Amino acid sequence: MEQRVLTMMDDPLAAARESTAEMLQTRERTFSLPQPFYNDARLFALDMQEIFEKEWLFAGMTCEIPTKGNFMTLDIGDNPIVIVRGSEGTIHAFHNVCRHRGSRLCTKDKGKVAKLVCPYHQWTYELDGRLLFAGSDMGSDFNLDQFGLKPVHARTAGGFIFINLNEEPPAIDEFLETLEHYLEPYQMDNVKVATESSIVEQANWKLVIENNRECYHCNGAHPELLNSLQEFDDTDDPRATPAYKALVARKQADWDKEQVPYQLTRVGQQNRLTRTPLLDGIVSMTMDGQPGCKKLMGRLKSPDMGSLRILHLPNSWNHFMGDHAVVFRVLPLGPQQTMVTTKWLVHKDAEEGVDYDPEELRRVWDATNDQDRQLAEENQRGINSKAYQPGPYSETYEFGVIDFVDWYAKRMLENLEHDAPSLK
Ligand code: 3BY
Ligand code: FES
Ligand code: FE
Repeated sequence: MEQRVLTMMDDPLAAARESTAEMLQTRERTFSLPQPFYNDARLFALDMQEIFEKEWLFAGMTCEIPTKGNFMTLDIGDNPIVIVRGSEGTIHAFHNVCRHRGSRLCTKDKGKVAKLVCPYHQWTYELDGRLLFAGSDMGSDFNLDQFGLKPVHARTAGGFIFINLNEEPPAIDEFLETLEHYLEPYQMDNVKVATESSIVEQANWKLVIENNRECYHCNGAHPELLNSLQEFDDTDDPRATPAYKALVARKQADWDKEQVPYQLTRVGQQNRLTRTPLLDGIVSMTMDGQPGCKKLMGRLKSPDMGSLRILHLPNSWNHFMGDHAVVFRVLPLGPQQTMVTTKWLVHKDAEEGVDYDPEELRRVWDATNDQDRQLAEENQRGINSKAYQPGPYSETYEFGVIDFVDWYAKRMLENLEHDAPSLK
């Protein structure tokens, strides 16, 4: 039977849609959001339906599923997803849900298989999702072709895998081309994950992103990170000093010689790429600011590449340096719970214990992530109070947060109105 389209009458979230649209239409643009956006279960359900099930999401890196049969799994809210490398290197994504009685199909985070076999009654799928075998007698008119895995859109560029759970995803080509261009010097087919972490923060996913979009908190919170990071990343930042601008000009001349892109580029409101210098004399986000991996990435000749910062809303920020890269993925778990996964990438030929020590490599961002977790959790606790009311962002220090909330509010409204035109 065809799935019925929800109307306002039978949508259990109808009232929440209406009040959410109204709060977005009347919000103060440079103020934090009203409380329900950060702690309400219905609003969380709408965030999942209207943002996480409709936007392109960063899922993982192609190097994590290097050969045919390698797979990885992740959950987008209640939706288990499996991403698998098929024949000829193609990357497929599917709902990780068996077409027999709906069991989750792949139960491990990562692995390698010849076929996708359901643990419940062993229905067996090809790596491209076709059902090959349905064990017991399913009757003479049973047609395997009708029970393939449900596909999820997947696109790759510069070693990144993005997925989209919507039937008709928004355009992403321009961003992928831009990403490919910025990552060309890193030869992303030649990287591996040196080490990774997943932490769960007791905070709404938007608080995690808001925290990442400003460095207003860095001075008070991030001693390890500030051994390398500049507090602003844009020469048009109102705080940029003449000394910073001179450093940028000097580094850009070096980067021109290495033929690596550095210009600030935005693709829509949700993607931002820019290479900016670290502190003068510092080449990497390590405790001493020196390379954490002796073998440089890709075709790079100098470790002094600053940081190529890549933002992709709603769920990723990244730092690419000369010797290693750090990629971040944010996945909401509940109204006040978010998983942040961090992966440290190095050249695939770099040898652990010889070229890099994973414990050293991860020190700065392990510390920083934990500090940011505490900040986001305290932010959540205060917001849950009856005393909370939206407060003003600084247009100088927190323009990145304003940009994020603007993007979020716009997409949320557009997507809500698309589903229920009567909300306009
Ligand atoms: O470096 C980052 O990814 C962000 C940007 C500013 C503060 N924060 C740690
Ligand atoms: Fe998968 Fe039965 S639920 S084989
Ligand atoms: Fe921080």
